[in-house]
Amino acid sequence: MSILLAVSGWDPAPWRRRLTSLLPSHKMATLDELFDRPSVRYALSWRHPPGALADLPNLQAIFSLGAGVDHLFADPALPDRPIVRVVDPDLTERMSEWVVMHALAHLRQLRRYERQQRERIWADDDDQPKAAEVQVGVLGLGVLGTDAALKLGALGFKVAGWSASEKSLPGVACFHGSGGLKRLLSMTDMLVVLLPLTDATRGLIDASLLSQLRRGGRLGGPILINAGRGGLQVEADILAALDSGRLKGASLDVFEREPLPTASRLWTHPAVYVSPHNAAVSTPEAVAAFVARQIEAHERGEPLTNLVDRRRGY
Ligand code: NDP
Ligand code: OXD
Repeated sequence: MSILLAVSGWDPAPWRRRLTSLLPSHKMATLDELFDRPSVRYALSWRHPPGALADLPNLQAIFSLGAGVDHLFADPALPDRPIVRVVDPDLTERMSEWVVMHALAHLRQLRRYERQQRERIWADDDDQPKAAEVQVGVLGLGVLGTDAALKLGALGFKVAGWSASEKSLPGVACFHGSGGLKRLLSMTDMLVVLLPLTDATRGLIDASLLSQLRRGGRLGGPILINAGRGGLQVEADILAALDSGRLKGASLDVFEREPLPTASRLWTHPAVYVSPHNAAVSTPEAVAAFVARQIEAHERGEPLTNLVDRRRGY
C-alpha cells in the first residue's frame, strides 16, 4: 500500500480506477478500508475528515485533489509534509468557461431574455452595451484568474486584476496590495473573484467592498461573479446590496455553507445565478494524471511542483 485516497463527498471509485491504471505498482486504499498506516507514502485528499492523515509515519507528500487547499488547513492535525495542489489546463479551461459564460450572461441580459421567452414577449432593450464598454476587475491573478482575465480581454472586455504581489500581464491593468484594491474597485463594473480562502481573504466581499464598486457604468450597476470560495463572501451583505440595487446581479458558484441551504434567499433571488460549486470540477481523467506524473517524478528524485506555501495558506 502506498497511496491513501482520503476523499469525502466524492465517489473514490473512478479515482481509484484511474490511479491504478496510471500507477499499477502502487497499492491503494480508501479511508473506509483497513490499511497499514506505515505503508502510506502519499495522501490524496479532498475534504478528508480532520485527523485522517495523522499518524502516517512514512507520509512523503499530501496532494489536494482540487486547486484550493483551504479544506486541508481546516484539519488541525494536518501533518507537516509538502502539499501539492492541482494546476492543470483541464481545470483552468473549465473555470474560464464558467467565468466567460457568466460575464456574457450579465452583459447580454440572459435572465431577461429567458423570462421574455417564457412569457412570449418580443421586446428588445433600447441600449445594449458591448464588452468594450465594461470594466472587469479580477480578484486573484493566479493560475485561474490570469487565464480568465486574458480570455475576458480577448472577448473585448476592459480587464484589470488584483493580486498580493506585483504582476504584469498583457492587456490587463494590474494592481496589488490594499491601495491597489481600492483603485481597482472604484473602476470596476463586473467583479470576478478567483482568490483562495485564507486568513487574509476571509469575508473580503462584504458591504464595504461592494460599496466601493463603480456606480454609473454601462451595466446599470455592478455585478459580482465569485467562483473562489464561499468563505470569501458575506452572503447577508450581498443580498442587502442586491435588494437595495447597489449590486445589479451576481453569479455564485461557492457559498458560506455548502450545499447552499434550501432556505437561502440566494436560490430564488431574480438577479442571482447559483451553481453547485462546479465551475471547474476536478476530473479523475485529468487530475489523477497530474498526480501520477508528480509521484513518478518524485520517485525519480525530482522535486515536487505546485507546492503550497503554508505560511500564506495557498
Ligand atoms: P493561485 O494560488 O494560482 O492564485 C491565487 C491568486 O490570489 C494569486 O494571484 C494571489 O496573489 C492572489 N491572492 C492570494 N491572497 C491574496 C491577498 N490576500 N490579496 C491579494 N491577492 C491575493 O490559485 P488558483 O488561481 O489556482 O485558484 C484560485 C482559487 O480558486 C482556489 O484557491 C480555489 O479556492 C478556487 N477554485 C474554485 C473552483 C470551483 O470550482 N469553484 C475550482 C478550482 C479552484 P499572488 O499571485 O501575488 O500570490
Ligand atoms: C477546487 C475546487 O479547489 O473544486 O479545485 O473548488
